[in-house]
Amino acid sequence: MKKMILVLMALYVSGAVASTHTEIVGVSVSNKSSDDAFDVSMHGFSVMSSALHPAGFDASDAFGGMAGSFFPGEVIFQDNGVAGQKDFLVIETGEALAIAGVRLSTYDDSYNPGSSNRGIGQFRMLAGSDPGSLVEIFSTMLSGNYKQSYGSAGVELNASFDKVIASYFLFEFERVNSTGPRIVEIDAITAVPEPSVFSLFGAGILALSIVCRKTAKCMKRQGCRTRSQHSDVIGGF
Ligand SMILES: [Ca+2]
Repeated sequence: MKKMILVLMALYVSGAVASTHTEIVGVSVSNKSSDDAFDVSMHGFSVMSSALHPAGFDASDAFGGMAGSFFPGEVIFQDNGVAGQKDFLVIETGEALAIAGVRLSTYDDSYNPGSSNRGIGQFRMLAGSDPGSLVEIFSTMLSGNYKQSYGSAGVELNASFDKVIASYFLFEFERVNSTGPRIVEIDAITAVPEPSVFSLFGAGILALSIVCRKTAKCMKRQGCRTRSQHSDVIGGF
């Protein structure tokens, strides 16, 4: 019985250990979608951003929107900055979301040979239930000039991590040169619901009933007369 409790505790604790995995692949067409949890159509959804390109972009276009008057469906941050400058998008989702990953779709100007304009050198996400106390969920580097690095000016970055429950998400983009990064879409990968505490209890009770059944059979077969004799027979479990 002690062994069983220790195993269950170990499984519970292992689920709480943070881990992050990111992958970047070149794609010929950047993704747009409206069927994920980071979507402008969600009740209570709002978005804030650092300064955008004045030509007419709308920050909601990074989350399924098509509201911009210039290249609708894309977001471009303001030019005339410096390499290493950090631009951001912050969303409030109305209700707390449980997510286990994000997908960033973007492209730089490397379809023009030699250009790294509109590229991102580092992508970070922070999250929390209060906009004043967000914590970093992951941070990952990208290589400038996507065409050279990933085989395509368009890239898709997939980040997966242990489940995060939050209603504020901040996405930070570090630019590679003076030009503003371009964002096509940020999608949420929704967390798969975990077994509830009651399900775990159910599994525990099932395991116990199996042990008890084995005990009864064993005592019948072995002619065990006491609990201590039974423990010796099945190894003291
Ligand atoms: Ca989307």
